[in-house]
Amino acid sequence: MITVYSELHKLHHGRGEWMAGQLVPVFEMPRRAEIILSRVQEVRLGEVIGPQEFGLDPILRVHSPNYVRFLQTAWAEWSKLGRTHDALPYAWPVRRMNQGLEPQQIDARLGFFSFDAASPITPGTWTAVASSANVALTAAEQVRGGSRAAFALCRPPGHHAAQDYMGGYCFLNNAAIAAQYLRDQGAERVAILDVDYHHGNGTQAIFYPRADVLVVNLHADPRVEYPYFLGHADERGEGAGEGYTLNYPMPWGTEFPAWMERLEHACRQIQAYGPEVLVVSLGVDTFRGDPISQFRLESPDYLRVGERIARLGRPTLFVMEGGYAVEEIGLNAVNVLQGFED
Ligand code: Q9C
Ligand code: ZN
Repeated sequence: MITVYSELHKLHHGRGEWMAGQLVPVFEMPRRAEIILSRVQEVRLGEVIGPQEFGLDPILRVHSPNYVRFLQTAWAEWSKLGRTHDALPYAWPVRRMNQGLEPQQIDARLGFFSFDAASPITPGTWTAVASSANVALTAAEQVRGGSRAAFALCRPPGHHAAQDYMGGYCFLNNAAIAAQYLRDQGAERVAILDVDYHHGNGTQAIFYPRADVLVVNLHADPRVEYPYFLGHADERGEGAGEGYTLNYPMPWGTEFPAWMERLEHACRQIQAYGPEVLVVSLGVDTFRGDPISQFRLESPDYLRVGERIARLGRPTLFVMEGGYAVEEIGLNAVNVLQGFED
C-alpha cells in the first residue's frame, strides 16, 4: 500500500506539555513519524509519496473559520509579546463564564480554542498541521482513485481536535477532514473506526448529529482516562445522527482478547452500516509499553487487528494518530498495515 508522508511535520516540535502539575517533555515528538517511516521502508510496504496541496477549503468543511484563523496567527500574536518559548494556554472558560464571544488577547484565545495544556504551539505548528491534513487528503485521493488502502502517516495527530478547539496533541482533525472530503467527492456513507487508546472526542463531536458518517471508538473509559469529558457508552449521536456514534469504553489493564471482542462487535456494526469507504484512526498507544497508556496489546496483536479490518472488505484509509512507545511505534503501526495486506 502507498504511504503518504511529509517532512514538514518536523516543524512542529514542542518542548513541554502540562501533566500532573508539571511541565514535562512532550510525548508527541518528530521521531515518532521518522520511526514509522523507517519501518514502512524496511518492510517494503510500498511506495512513499509526498502530499499534494489542497488549500483551506477541505479544512474549512470541518473546522470553523475563526479557529483556523487562530491557528494560523497564534504564534505571531504570542511572539509579538516577546515570548520565544512554546505557546500554551493556562485559563479556560467553563460553565457560565463565556457566551461564545471570541476574546482578543492571546492567552485568552489559547484557552478559548483549546481544552488542555498538552498541545504546545511553536513557530512551525501551522505549517506542520496544514501539511498533516494534506497528507490525509492525498491518501484519501489514493483510495478514491481505486486503491484498496492507503496509509496517511500524519503528524501531528488529529482525533482530539474538534470544529473549534485543539487538545491532546491535535490541531486539525486529519481523519475528519479526509472523511468529509470523501463525502464531498461522492461517497454516500463513510465509517470512521478509531482504535487509538484515547477516545476520539474531536471526531465524535464533528459528526455527532450526522448519519452519513458512522463514528466508532474503542478506547479507555473516560471516567478514568483522558480526554475525560467525552466517550461514555451512552453517547450514541443526536437527532438524525442518533445511533451513528458508537463507543466501546474499556477499563485500565484491558488485554488483547477483551479488546478484540469489542473490535469484533464494532466491525459487525460497520458491516451492517455498509460504508463506501472506511477511515481508520490508527493509534497504537494501546501497546503494553506505552508510557502514558494502560492497555496491554503486544506487537504481534497488531497483525490480527489489521486482518480483522481487512475482512470488512472496504476501501480503507489509515490515518496515523497516537502511540508514544517511540522505539516500537513503527513495528506496531506497520504490523496493522501488514496484517491488513496479507
Ligand atoms: N496522564 C493522542 O494519542 N495527555 N493524544 C494525557 C496522561 C494527553 C493523547 C496525560 C494525551 C493525548 C493523539
Ligand atoms: Zn491516543
